[in-house]
Amino acid sequence: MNHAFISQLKVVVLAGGVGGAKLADGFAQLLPAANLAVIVNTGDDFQHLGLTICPDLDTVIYTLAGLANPETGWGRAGESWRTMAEVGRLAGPTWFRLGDLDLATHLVRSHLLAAGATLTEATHHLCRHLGLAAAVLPMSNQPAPTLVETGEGVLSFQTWFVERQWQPAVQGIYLPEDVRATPQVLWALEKADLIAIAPSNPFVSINPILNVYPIRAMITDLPQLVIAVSPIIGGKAVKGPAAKMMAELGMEVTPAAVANVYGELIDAFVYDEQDAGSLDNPELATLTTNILMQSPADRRRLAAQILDFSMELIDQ
Ligand code: FO1
Repeated sequence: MNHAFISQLKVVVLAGGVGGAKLADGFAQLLPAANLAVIVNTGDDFQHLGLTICPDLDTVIYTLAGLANPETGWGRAGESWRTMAEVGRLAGPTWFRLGDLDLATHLVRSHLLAAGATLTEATHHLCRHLGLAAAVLPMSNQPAPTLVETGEGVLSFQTWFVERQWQPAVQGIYLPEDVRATPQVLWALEKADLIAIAPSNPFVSINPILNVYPIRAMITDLPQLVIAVSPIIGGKAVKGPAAKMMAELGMEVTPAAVANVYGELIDAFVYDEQDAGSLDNPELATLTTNILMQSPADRRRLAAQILDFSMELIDQ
């Protein structure tokens, strides 16, 4: 890998939950912090117990800070649950599990927001105090709730994802109309050499980001390279509802179908060697490799392969 050139690349990662956080961490291991920005989905955010909860932002922050709970993919490692247990004793809501350490994040974020800080400022505050230097950017400072249309009616995201364990079949996803990107997001996109669409759920993690004005148009019109990584391996999602949703939305559960969701937006696509040969779109540059990230070394390797792949494509 040509370190000299690589460390000059300005990379923006579009990320949702676990897969996005892991790829962002892979880039964070390789790039100077000033050259990495992670634009994070906030469509899963909601108010709960009087707190503003931002699951995808927290998964990215905790993963980059090495604090993430590796089993659940959300919340903190080494967590305790005394407060949640007491909430239960007091007949408060316990369906959405908030650990004692994780609660501190929600309390401080909610405190800052109540004092007039933007979500971007509150996120920057948390990152700074957790020792993170890379830019973790909410896609918007406005609420942008994702709604899920199911056979049981339209559900808020966390009701569908957690309370109903994403079992109600998905008929559609409703994204808000009038949500605008933050100045920091626009700046990061303007300066980017490479935009990496992480192996996140295309429908409820990536599309909500692209839906924020004018992110989709900027990515379409600006000259930077756009590379997406498949969240589907061997007909299954690595984690979460992506495969089930694709089937319910009438799609094949394949990397090719994911590439098709992104369509003209992407210049290149990275998918797993298990699915090698399953994508025959001459318009699309492709890289097949082992895209499963089961360790920090896997994250770093995949990010390095994407950077090398980008260099080849940029040179053309
Ligand atoms: N997901 C669950 O399935 N059950 C939970 O109790 C739960 C709690 C939770 C607390 C904080 C947080 O940041 C995320 C949490 N999640 C939980 C995951 C969350 O619903 C998802 O991470 C995203 O919304 C989808 O990626």
